[in-house]
Amino acid sequence: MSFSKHVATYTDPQPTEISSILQGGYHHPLLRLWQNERQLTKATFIYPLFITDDPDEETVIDSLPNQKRWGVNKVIPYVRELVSKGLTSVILFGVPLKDGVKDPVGTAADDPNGPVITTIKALRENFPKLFIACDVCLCEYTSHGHCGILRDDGTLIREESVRRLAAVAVNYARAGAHCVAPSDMVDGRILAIKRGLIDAGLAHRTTLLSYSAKFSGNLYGPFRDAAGSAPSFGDRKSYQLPPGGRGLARRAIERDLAEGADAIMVKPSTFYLDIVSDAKGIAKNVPVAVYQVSGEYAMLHAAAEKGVVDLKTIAFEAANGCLRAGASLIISYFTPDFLEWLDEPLY
Ligand code: PB1
Repeated sequence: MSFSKHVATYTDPQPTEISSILQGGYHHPLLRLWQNERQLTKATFIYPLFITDDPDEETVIDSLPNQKRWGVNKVIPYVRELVSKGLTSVILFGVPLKDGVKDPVGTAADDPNGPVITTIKALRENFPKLFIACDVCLCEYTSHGHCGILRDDGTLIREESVRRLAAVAVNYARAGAHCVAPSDMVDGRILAIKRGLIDAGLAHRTTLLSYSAKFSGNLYGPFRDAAGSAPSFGDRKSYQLPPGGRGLARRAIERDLAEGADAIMVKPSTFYLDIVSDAKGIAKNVPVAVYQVSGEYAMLHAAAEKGVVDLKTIAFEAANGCLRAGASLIISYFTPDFLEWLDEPLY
């Protein structure tokens, strides 16, 4: 074909090889969906819930759009609505607000009348099919706000921290949690929790989801606002991984698998998809989860409010990025939105 009337003596650019033609593989919306190696489903998403020690609390979290702090009496009707839309799993974060509850060892973390244990029981009673995970950490319950027990010099005492974290995890499992997810990053806590679950006769019915590759950084602010869990001094850089620590992440994932993790997690998500890809390469035989953390979630909302992105489109792009990198589970504050978006026509 000649384009002589536009470009003198221009001839039709014949592809050198048949394989040069790719667009036939994605010219239709369904074809573009078929290009995904993994498809998003409602079961992909785990929804974080903030539970306080006031049973009737329902408080908007200003720094986390569309998220609230819940008391056990108010969270049940909220979860009922989400379960009716297809919610399959939650992860609980206790947020003790009563004065005097916090102490140096995080005693309140596994208070049998505290927010997490009471909510585990209420959710199990109301929603027999709902998968209940519990974050295991001390930072929401310690007076100093760090994720473990400290020496006088402010450094973590590994052995005491690990013993305390294992006790908390076992008590959550004993209360009925299907999964315990230690986010503390203390060395050796996976082995201690696994041994604790075995000794308690609970290992067969409790999934140990390790936050294996969890990086320190600037993306947890809204969560810390919501949970009142910011450290009272210093930071978490001595026990969360440095953002540049790709090798450390690989070693932590290998270690946690060897210590008995049933699933591993990378956190945060979008800025760490290379780590997700490494994680899937290492943890071929277990589920890899990723946590789209509060700062990432709030940034997408802020960008959408500024008109920089379309919220639904960018939320799908971020979630599909996590799947493309190798994750099969996503902890996300967008979960309620996806329960509705995934009911809408695919195109
Ligand atoms: O959404 C988020 O930002 C999650 C924050 C995360 C919860 N697992 C922690 C990060 C932090 O505050 O350092 C809590 C640590 N136990």
